[in-house]
Amino acid sequence: MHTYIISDLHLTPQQPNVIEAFMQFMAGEAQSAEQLYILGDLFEYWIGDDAAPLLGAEPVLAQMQALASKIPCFFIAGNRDFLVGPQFEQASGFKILEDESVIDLYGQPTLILHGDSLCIDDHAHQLFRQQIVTNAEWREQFLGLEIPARIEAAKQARMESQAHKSNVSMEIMDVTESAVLERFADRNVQQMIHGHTHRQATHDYATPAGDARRYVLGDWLTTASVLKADANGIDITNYPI
Ligand SMILES: [Mn+2]
Repeated sequence: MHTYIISDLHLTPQQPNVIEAFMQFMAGEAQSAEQLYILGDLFEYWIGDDAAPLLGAEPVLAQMQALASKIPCFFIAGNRDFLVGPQFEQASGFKILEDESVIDLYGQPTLILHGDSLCIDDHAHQLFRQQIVTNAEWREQFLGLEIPARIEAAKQARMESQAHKSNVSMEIMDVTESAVLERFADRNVQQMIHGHTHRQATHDYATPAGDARRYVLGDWLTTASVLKADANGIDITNYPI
């Protein structure tokens, strides 16, 4: 048995080929897994669960539901889709987990997260996280607006302008290594899996508690980055899109 973990698909109607690749993955390969985790930025942007039809997300949610009715599926929100909520959970069948959750991955305690909380040198992004992403008051106020007003407000919050940048040109700062080492220690784990930076890699660390490893998922732009974990270990494979 195995587990799949993916992130950073950035689904948008502007890139139907990526949506199609996700639909095929969910209807095919994913069915062989015992569980699936999506670690954020599944959607290019999300301005509230009630706006899903506007984004053309309903077929995607239905496909997610079809898999979630068979195997446990989990979702950690990214900095693009942090406004997912209870209606998203219900429509997709995915259970939303807190960012930075520790799971047992085949006997190995593993920290799973979107990854942007590790990019502490990106001060502009950390300010965005503090004032918007993790701000319950902002969230309540924003979601209380009518959808057209949300689109307008999103523009002002620079969400939309960020969302409309292409994945290729988008510069994302990398994680700060001291933040990574802190997490290994604070969360008492030797294994971490995240996305966000789109810099697919496996990084090894020597920590006071022993060897540790950080897996970084890639995006779904020209290839689909899929992490497969089983009792023998972890591999990240890229499938053509
Ligand atoms: Mn991200």
